[in-house]
Amino acid sequence: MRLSRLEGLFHDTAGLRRLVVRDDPVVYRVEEPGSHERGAALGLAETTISPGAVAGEFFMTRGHMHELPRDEVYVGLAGAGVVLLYDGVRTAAHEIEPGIAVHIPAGCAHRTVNVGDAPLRFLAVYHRDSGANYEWVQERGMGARVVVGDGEPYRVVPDADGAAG
Ligand code: PAN
Ligand code: ZN
Repeated sequence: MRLSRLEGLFHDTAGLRRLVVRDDPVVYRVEEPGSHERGAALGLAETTISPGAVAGEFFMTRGHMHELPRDEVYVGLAGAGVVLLYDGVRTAAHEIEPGIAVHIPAGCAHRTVNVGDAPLRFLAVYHRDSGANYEWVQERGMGARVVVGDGEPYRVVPDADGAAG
């Protein structure tokens, strides 16, 4: 997923466009090992998010709400990240790192953010019939943004203006 396809999700659209003009970096990739096993109810997806930021807002996934009420589990493999969960009212932030599992309850939109200076890799175990609604997050945002910290590794700040900056 190149940065140009994430326009409207980062707070600073002008800052995003400056980076896109320079080299339109790959923000993240998703690989799905064995996701087409016949009859499997569970799928596996491995996401790798590059280190980086747009005007101080860390690189992140688009984020989505499952179409069906399906939960999901993420397991950290490498790097340091934050998983944002948003039910439309409240936002929760969970740290993810190697060996740490994060449970995503049904009915929570989810987005992962790389807060480190190395690639963040994690495995997702999901119900294959979950579906993904990206418009839900585009319209509402995640209720919070994860930005470069002031003396801390990162800060989670309330997002007053929703998805578009
Ligand atoms: C994950 C995500 C993956 C990429 O496999 O799909 O991290 O994020 P976006 O789909 O929001 O671009 C997952 O949550 N699957 O359900
Ligand atoms: Zn999901």
